[in-house]
Amino acid sequence: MQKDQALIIIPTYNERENIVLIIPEIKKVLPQVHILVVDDSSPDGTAQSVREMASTISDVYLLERPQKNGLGRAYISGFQWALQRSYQFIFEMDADFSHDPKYLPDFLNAIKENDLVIGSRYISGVNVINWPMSRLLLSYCGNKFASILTGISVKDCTGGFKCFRRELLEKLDMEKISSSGYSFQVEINYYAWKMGFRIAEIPIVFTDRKFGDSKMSTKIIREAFLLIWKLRLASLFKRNY
Ligand SMILES: Nc1nc2c(ncn2[C@@H]2O[C@H](COP(=O)(O)OP(=O)(O)OP(=O)(O)O)[C@@H](O)[C@H]2O)c(=O)[nH]1
Ligand SMILES: [Mg+2]
Repeated sequence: MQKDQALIIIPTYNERENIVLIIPEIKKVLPQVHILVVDDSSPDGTAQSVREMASTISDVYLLERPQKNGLGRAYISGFQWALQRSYQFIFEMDADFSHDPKYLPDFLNAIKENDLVIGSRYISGVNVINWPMSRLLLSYCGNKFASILTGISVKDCTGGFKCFRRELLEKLDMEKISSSGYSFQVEINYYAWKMGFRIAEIPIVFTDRKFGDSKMSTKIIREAFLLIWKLRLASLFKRNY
């Protein structure tokens, strides 16, 4: 494996239509990158499609989990898989083309001087395409709320297009991460910031998915809301995070 090898982790649940398109797109932009799909036994056969692609495209891997268990747990399995191997830069990326592969080189450039690079929708105004106003307001206000309460100076705390330096993930106590949905992103940013790692945001334009269904639910929103209060209270009482 190359010294500065990068891995892109893509969690999937019913993303067959998207995954067969996004893997070749990623390889077009970064031919050397390795890709790990973490699939929660999607009923639509996502895993089978990935297996077929892995037999023709180099360095495409599949990690299968027995049941749908949330984005956070899927990423943690992926991080552990990456740390068991010698990857230096580890990406989070959605399967549904909301995260355009064209930005991948920008992340690799920014990670040279940082430990965590976050693709941000809210650096200069709002760069989101095709979201209904209600979803945009939820995301934008959720982000404002998270940054005010936790004190973290990240403009897009809930975004899931990210690149970690290996050392950050090695230091992260994965057992401590409680979130399963989107708040996983807030939680991991918060711990990285508390541990003093260098965090940078780069601008991205986010486009809503064309194929497949959203997994957003009120349960995920409730979990995010509760997590932010939990982090706030923990920092008030100077708990160890
Ligand atoms: N393995 C696994 N992947 C998941 C799970 N929930 C979501 N994902 C994947 O995580 C990525 C991000 O979640 P999305 O489903 O795109 O989020 P969303 O709710 O669809 O939001 P929109 O795409 O904006 O509608 C996608 O690639 C999903 O397939 C899960 O429980 N397990
Ligand atoms: Mg999505």
